[in-house]
Amino acid sequence: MPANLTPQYYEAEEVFKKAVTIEEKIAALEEMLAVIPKHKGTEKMQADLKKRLSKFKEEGQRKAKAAGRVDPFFIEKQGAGQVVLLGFPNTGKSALVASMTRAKPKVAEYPFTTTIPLAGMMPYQDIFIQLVDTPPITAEVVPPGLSGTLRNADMLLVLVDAASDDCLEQLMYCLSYLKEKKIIREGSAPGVRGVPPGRLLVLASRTDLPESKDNIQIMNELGPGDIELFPVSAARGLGLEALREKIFETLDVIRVYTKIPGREPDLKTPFVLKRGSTVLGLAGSIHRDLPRLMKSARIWGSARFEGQSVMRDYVLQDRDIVEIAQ
Ligand SMILES: Nc1nc2c(ncn2[C@@H]2O[C@H](COP(=O)(O)OP(=O)(O)OP(=O)(O)O)[C@@H](O)[C@H]2O)c(=O)[nH]1
Ligand SMILES: [Mg+2]
Repeated sequence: MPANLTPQYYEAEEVFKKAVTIEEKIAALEEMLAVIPKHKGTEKMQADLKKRLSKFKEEGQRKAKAAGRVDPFFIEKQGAGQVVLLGFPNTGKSALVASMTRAKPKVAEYPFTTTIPLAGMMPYQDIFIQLVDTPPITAEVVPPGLSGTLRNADMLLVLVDAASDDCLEQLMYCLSYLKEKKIIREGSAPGVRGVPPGRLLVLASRTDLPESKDNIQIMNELGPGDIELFPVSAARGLGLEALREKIFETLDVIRVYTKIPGREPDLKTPFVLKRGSTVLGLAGSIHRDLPRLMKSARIWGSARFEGQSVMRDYVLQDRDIVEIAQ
């Protein structure tokens, strides 16, 4: 069967041929895998791409280990989701992370203060969401390794300095960088990293400064129409509560509490699952063997009545309490 490869595929293949670093090669292979037409005629090619991808991933880890170094641009995920910041120098990325988490990134009035990513945990009600501060990008320089950090994220926050004359350039450049590097990616294939377009939020920062008002208007008029600007000021704490809420909503996760039959539910430590998860999915994240062993489940919260018995494909909602009997 003919493969009928598309121009996008050949383009991605060209990028792969020119790639120098392992991260670039991985990114290009991911792109090839994402755009390759998915039908019988390409099954072998898809399998081959997956094999090459995992070979490069392993090689990257092995090299880093052999060199005895930890990649500072790889931030291990923790909490209910990983949210990575992106922006030009001095847009207030570090100040925002400092004011929303207990991390202490350096905040200074000179540009390029942050040189490597730094993570902090942001409390949201009864869970924690990871925020990752990053070194800045400009039209001239992007820190090597940053694209990997961004591609791995569950959600991105682009910061533009609303008090700066070049806020519109900042906005346009960041968005085109994310698109060009394929960091933002519509519905991806398994094994391909990338952030879906709906998981991108643009923050207009430093809105306590008077010039921000006109600049926000300019960005709304001249920027891409489909982007909503979310105003914040880390210095004054403006918009931060709404931002926490927005981040939780955008991550599209639910919290589920579990209950052992005959006991009170554990309301302290929820399981965090993707929206749309079922009772079976919850069982799998409690224990590998539980999906096989579970006999019945009852729900308090979203079901018609409290303690209702439900099937294993029952779709859970945020704050449901689930009792699984085995
Ligand atoms: N007025 C005002 N100033 C702010 C705000 N947030 C940050 N700043 C100031 O802006 C400057 C830059 O802040 P940082 O948080 O270091 O900016 P950054 O984006 O991390 O900068 P780089 O690490 O260089 O990329 C500092 O002087 C901060 O005090 C804000 O909400 N309002
Ligand atoms: Mg910084």
